[in-house]
Amino acid sequence: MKTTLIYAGIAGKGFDSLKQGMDSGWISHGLASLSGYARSQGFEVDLIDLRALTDWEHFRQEIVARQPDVIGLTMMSVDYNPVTEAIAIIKETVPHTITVVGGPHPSFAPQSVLDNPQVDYTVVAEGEITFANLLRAIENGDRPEERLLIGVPPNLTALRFSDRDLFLNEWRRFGYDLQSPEVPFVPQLPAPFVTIIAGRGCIYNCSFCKPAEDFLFGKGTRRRSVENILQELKSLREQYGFNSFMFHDDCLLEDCEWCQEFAEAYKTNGFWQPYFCQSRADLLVRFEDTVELMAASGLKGVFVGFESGSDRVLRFLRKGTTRQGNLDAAKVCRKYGLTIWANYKLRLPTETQEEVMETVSMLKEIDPDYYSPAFYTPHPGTDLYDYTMEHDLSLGASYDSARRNPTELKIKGHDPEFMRRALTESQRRKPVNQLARTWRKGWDKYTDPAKYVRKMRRMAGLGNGNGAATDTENPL
Ligand code: B12
Ligand code: SF4
Repeated sequence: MKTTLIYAGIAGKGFDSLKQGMDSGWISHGLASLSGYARSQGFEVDLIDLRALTDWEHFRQEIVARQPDVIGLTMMSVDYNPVTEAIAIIKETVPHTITVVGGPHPSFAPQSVLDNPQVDYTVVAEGEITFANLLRAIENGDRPEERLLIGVPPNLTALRFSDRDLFLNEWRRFGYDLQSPEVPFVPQLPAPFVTIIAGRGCIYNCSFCKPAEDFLFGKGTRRRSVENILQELKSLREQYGFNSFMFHDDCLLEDCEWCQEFAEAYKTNGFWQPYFCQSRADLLVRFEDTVELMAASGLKGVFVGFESGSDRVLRFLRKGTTRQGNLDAAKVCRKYGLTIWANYKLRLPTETQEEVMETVSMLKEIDPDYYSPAFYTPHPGTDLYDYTMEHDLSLGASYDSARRNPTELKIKGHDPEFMRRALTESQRRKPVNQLARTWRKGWDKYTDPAKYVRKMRRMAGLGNGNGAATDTENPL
C-alpha cells in the first residue's frame, strides 16, 4: 500500500518558495513524526512538499505519477485553502485515493474540515497511532465508517525521532542544496542548522492561544526525557554535523528542572553548538539561575512572548506577566548575553491607541535584537477568537490571512494609518540604542580605539571628536 503525506504550507510565499526564509525552510515535525511512526509499523511513506513544486499542474503530475492509495495532509488554519485545492485535484485525478486531514486546524475546528465531502477522514489531536491504525485497517479492507477520528497521545520518549529524511530526500529530488538540513535565520545560529522538539503542550492559559492547544496535546505538557533528546542530538551530530539548533517547544523554560538537567548533560556530552529556545517573559526572571546555566551550556537567544506593554492588555490576554516583568526579562537576557527575539501584538481587541503606544514605548526600552510584530489574528478554538466573533470585531478575512504577519488588519475599529505608523515606530530604535549597537559592532574591528571613539563622538553629535578619546569604556 502506498501512502503519501502532503505539506501544503504555501499560503504565505507561494510555490517554489522552499528555503526562502524560516517559514519556508523548516520541516513539519508533525508529518515527520507521523512518518517515523508509520514506518516503525511497517508502512512505506513518501512526501509531496508544495513549497518545492512550481504550480498546481506540477502537483497534478506528481499525484498521477505516484498513484497513492492514501494521502495524509497536515493543516494549520492558514493552510486551509491550499489543502482544499490539493484535495480537489487528488479526487479529480486519482479518485480511489483515500484522503486524511490532521493537524492544528482540524483539531481546533473539525467541522470546517468535515464539511468537505472530499475529505474521507479528519483526525483530531495527535495522529501517530491513529494514522497507523487507519492505514492498517485500510490495508485489511476494514475501513472505519466514522469520518472523525480522535488521536491517541503517544509516549513521546518511545516514539521514533522525527523522520527528517522524509523532507530532505524530497528536497534533494528537486535540486535544493542541503548544506543545512533546515534554514538558519540569524547569524548566531550558523549552518548546518536543525530544529528539535522536546515536548508537547503548555501549562499556561493565554486567551489568544488557549484552549485550542489543549485540544491538540491535552492539558499540561508532556516532555521527552533529557536522555532521549541527547540521543537525537547525537544522531543529528553524526548525520549532519549540525552547528546550531533551535527548540520549537512553546515554553521550554516552564520546566526549569528539565532545563537544568539538559544544560548540564548537553555540556558533559561534548556539545558546544549554540541554540535558541522560546520562553514567556516571567519565567526568564523567575528562573534566572536556570537561564544562567543554559547560557553557559550554549543558549544564545530566546524568542520571548512580550505581547504588550500595557498591563491592562496583558491582563485581558491572561498572559500572567506585566510591563515591568517584560522589562526585567529583557535585562536578564542582556545579563547573560542572550539575543532577544521580541514577539508582540498590535491591534488587539479592546486595545486603545494609548495602549498600542505603551507597547511601542516598551519596545524602545527593551531594544530587542529582532522585532517580531504581529497584527492580532483570531485563531479558531481560542477564547479570544470567540470574543472577537461575539463582539463582531473580525474583518472576516480569508483563511489565507490566518497569519500573524502585520500586513493587513484583521480586526475592526482601528485607524489603519495609525496602526502602520505605530508598527514602524515600534521597530525604530532610540538613537542612543542605535549608537550603542553601532559601537559594540565596530569596537572589535577597530585597531585604533582613539580613532574609533572620535568617529563615534562625531556620530553622536558630540563635536568633531578631536581630543576626546579618554573615556573608551563608555563614550556615550
Ligand atoms: C514550529 C512551529 C512553526 C514553524 C514550523 C511549522 C511547521 N512546518 O510545522 C513555523 C515558524 C514555520 C511556523 C509558522 C506558522 N505557524 Co506555527 N507553530 C509551530 C509550533 C510552535 C510547533 C509545531 C510542531 O512541530 N508541533 C509538534 C508536532 C508534533 O505537532 P503537530 O505539527 O501539531 O502534529 C501533530 C498533530 O497535529 C497531528 N497531525 C499533524 N498533521 C497531521 C496530518 C495527518 C494526516 C494526521 C492524521 C495527523 C496530523 O499529528 C501530529 C503528531 O502528533 C506550533 C505550536 C505547537 N506547540 O505545536 C505552532 C502553531 C502550529 N503555529 C501556528 C501558527 C498560527 C503559525 C503561522 C500561521 C504563524 C504566522 N506566521 O502567522 C505560520 C504559518 C506557516 C505556514 N503554514 O505558512 C499555530 C496554528 C494555529 C492554527 N489555528 O492553525 C500554532 C498551533 C501555534 C499557536 N498556538 O497559535 N510554525
Ligand atoms: S501563548 Fe505560550 S505561554 Fe501562553 S498558553 Fe500559548 S504556548 Fe502557553
